[in-house]
Amino acid sequence: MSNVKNTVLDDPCHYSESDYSASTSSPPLKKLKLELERPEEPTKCLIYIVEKKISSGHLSHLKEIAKKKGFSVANFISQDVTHVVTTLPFERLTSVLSVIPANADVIGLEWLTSSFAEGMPVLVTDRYRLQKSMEVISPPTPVQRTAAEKVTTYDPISVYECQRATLLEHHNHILTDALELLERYYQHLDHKEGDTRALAFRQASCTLKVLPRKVVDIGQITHLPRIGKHSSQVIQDILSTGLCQEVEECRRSEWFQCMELFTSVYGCGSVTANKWYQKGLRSINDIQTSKELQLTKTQKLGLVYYEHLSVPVTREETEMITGYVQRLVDVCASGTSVEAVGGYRRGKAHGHDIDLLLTNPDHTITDTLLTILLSELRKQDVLVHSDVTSGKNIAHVSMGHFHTPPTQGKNRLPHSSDTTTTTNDVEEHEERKAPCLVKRVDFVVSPPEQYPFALVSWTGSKQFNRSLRRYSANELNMTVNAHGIYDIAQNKSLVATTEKEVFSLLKLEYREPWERNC
Ligand code: TTP
Ligand code: MG
Repeated sequence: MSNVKNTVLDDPCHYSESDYSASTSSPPLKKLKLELERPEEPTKCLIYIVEKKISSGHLSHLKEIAKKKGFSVANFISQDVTHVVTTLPFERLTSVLSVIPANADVIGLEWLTSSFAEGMPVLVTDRYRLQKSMEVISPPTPVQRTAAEKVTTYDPISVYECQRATLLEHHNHILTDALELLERYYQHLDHKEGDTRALAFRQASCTLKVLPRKVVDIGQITHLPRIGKHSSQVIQDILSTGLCQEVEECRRSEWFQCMELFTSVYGCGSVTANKWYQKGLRSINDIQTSKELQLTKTQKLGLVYYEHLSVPVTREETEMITGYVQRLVDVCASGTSVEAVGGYRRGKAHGHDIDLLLTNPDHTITDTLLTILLSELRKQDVLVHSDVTSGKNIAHVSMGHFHTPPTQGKNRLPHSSDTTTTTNDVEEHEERKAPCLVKRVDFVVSPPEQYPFALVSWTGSKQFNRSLRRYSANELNMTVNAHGIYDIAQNKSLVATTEKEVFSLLKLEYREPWERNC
């Protein structure tokens, strides 16, 4: 890095001035200041650019320039990252990144453009640094009130999330991000008490999501459902001081950061993540290079393809793979419909996987559809790994997609195999991973008469489904799941042909998929 000295104009690969006019038109004095601020020996620098709110074109452009200028850019977040570059406010980062490296500077895009202009990483000053509440650069400020926000209480709301419309965008992200961080913290503890607490934080967060305005005073919400004592304290702390000490301690805790990081590996749950942590492992590289770990086949592949699988799936990628699968079944299982469900159907911009729900009016086809589809995907050479669970109609799959048509030799991915992966198999993947895009896809096949129930269930959210079950049991004495609705008093299953009919059978106002984001 230290030998990269070219200015933008010296560099034949310079980026366009219009893109970065602020940094390229710096007056000489400012430039001199930057020179003085620059450390004598630039420290080792590993940059991670947060994708959210940066277009993919702009992102590739930034990465390309960085490469040409000799900057190291990480493809995934880890504790090795020294500079996290983002256009998001600091508070939003926790919901986007699995971990915020403890010693990293969190900085705006302007730092990157200044560094490009200088040809080397410039010193991180307050000008570039995002306000990082945990470091308390300046005293945290209580939530600001405008005249219109003066303490008004909210109208009562239902205790059941399925009776409310919950949108992705709402007015209380600072509070809900904090509560959902605690939810994840307690989920990682992985015992019954932890689960109960985690659920309580999620329920409180869901209540805040439906409020028509920003909460400015705890008195506004004490009458609302699911705001427990612990959540109330967290909200109160944030409203009065700008941050909650407990949340910040959890956020900073090395254990939590490792749990978030390790559970982002395909096939690794909280129990395994905790084992890795207890063994002293702290980074993905530690796991990848550890000689003593007994990894499952899924975890091995999860590590080989970590750079692919840890990048959230975009809507475009979901649409591309849905279209691809639809074209495939049009040929091998005519009349089959393929619908992208999960977070995609609820309107989320990114997801951790692609959930595809398939059905066919012909029962003889749905009975064998998954086997036919997996075999076809193998023939097409796009399947990296498959894991068929819960009987014969659900499969978790990783698909390899090529930017260019597969050719012979190294560019080809091996066929998936359900036999145990040997070290050689994994090494083979290691060699071949470069030219492809690998994403997790969950295929669910539903018989036609169950389809509307499967559609509701696989659209989610998980919390929406929980509340549907609780509401149906408490208020209607019915059970509901992806296969149907059962009326316990009448001892019979109910029939629906559309999603709207499912809501109607449950005596619920219909909620569009994007209103189910609780
Ligand atoms: P996920 O893919 O885990 O969830 P998601 O699609 O909502 O989130 P992401 O965008 O990150 O992928 O599961 C798909 C749906 O399956 C989910 O929306 C609801 C349902 N589901 C449950 O009902 N319970 C569960 O425990 C899980 C994991 C999913
Ligand atoms: Mg999903």
